[in-house]
Amino acid sequence: MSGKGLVISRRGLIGGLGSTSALLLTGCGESQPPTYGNILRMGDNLTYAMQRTLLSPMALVREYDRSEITSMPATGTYDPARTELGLHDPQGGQDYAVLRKGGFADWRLVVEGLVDRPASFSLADLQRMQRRTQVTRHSCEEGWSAIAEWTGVPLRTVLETVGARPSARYVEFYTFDKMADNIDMIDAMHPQTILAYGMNGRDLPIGHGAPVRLRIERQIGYKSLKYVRRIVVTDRFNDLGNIKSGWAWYNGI
Ligand SMILES: Nc1nc2c(c(=O)[nH]1)N[C@H]1C(S)=C(S)[C@@H](COP(=O)(O)O)O[C@H]1N2
Ligand SMILES: [Mo]
Repeated sequence: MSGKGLVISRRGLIGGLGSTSALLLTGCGESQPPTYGNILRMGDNLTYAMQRTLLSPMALVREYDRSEITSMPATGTYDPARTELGLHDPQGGQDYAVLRKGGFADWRLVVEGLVDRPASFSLADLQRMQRRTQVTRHSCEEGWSAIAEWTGVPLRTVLETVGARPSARYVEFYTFDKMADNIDMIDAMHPQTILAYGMNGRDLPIGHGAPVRLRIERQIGYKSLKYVRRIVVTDRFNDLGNIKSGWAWYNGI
């Protein structure tokens, strides 16, 4: 598609959005589509608008049989306590080392922002909540993919527990390494978006994000943040890293 084609398509798409997407894309200033106004980032707007227009908001990705599980490498940060790699947040790495030593008994997931009942949940708290197990394919931007089984609590359940307000538009995730990211409410409420504490029938291994990682199945691998420690519900779009570092904010698969 030529650059010109992109402009026209984008206008056409945004002009023609249905009610759900229109809700997401209306507003002003930073509430515009995430990369509004930056022609170099038009791919984000296109995939976002396309997927939000063409796919049912709650369409499920394919789930596999347990027999189809493959091996999966631990990539990116595979141990937040190993600060020498330079990828890490030194303070987060130290905090992580202490919590890991205690078997994550003192780990808490803080959930705050536009919620009626800010809370912090222990691993046991999350494990007592509604549970979902899904065997899905993880696709990394580097070209590999792997199938694994994930068990966790739907993010939606957590958001309902804390009373996310109707004005909420994005959910932000902060981790023990330097990674942070945000997703919109459609992905946040999607049935396959879970906070996973189990993998292939066992506790989530350190390398794969213990004690809790996000699984967001309708987007590329880097959106599924590992080592989650804090969740913030917000009505603002903040660039928490992907856009400034050149990655697509929305990368649907
Ligand atoms: N906190 C954190 N989350 C992360 C990463 C990371 O480095 N740190 N890497 C991302 C990328 S690029 C991929 S492909 C997957 C890898 O998950 P895995 O290590 O379980 O294979 O985690 C994603 N989530
Ligand atoms: Mo990745």
